Amino acid sequence: MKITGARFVTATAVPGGEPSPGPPEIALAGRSNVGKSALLNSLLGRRGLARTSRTPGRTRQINFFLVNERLLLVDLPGYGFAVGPEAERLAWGPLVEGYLTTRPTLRGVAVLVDARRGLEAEEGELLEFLRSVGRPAAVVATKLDKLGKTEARAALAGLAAELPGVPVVGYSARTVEGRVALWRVLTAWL
Ligand SMILES: Nc1nc2c(ncn2[C@@H]2O[C@H](COP(=O)(O)OP(=O)(O)OP(=O)(O)O)[C@@H](O)[C@H]2O)c(=O)[nH]1
Ligand SMILES: [Mg+2]
Repeated sequence: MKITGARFVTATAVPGGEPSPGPPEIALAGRSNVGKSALLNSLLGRRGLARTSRTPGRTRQINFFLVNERLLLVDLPGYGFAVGPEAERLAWGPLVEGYLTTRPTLRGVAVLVDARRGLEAEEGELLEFLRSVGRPAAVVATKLDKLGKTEARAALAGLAAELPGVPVVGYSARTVEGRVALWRVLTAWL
């Protein structure tokens, strides 16, 4: 997709603080530090639009970005970084699960998975949750540049085998590998 405009619209840390439903939305979900914000910047070709960090837990709000005046890309806070998984789940739950469940304009969710780690319990639970609420999902294997060609191919084949019927795309925000393929999957939801 050719990006002619991309800007931050608003952020919310509380359920109900989302902007009024407008253009169709696509959300980026996944554990903290998996590369959601970096992927959003790289998809849009705008360095620094969404804040990235080495420190997990950088994004604590739901952030809305308007693309080409006709699509909202939504950067979600990551899960799995707090010391107490229980406390983390409680904080993440109402905000993100509420958004994923009720947002009327949400068309699909890209679930990011570190290509080196593959699917863990949380990713499985998130995908099952999305299925249960009827949201289309795709899996994006991030940081592909950290794997060699053979390992990368094996990682992607492994994910595809585990997830029949779910599109799987390999991605690197560093080399921008996967950008065209991922846009193709995302725009098919619009
Ligand atoms: N090598 C490499 N590093 C990446 C890639 N994507 C992200 N990173 C790095 O991984 C770290 C985390 O990236 P973020 O985009 O901030 O991760 P996030 O998922 O938004 O994290 P939270 O906001 O904490 O949920 C940063 O240091 C990024 O530079 C990638 O494709 N390749
Ligand atoms: Mg982030």
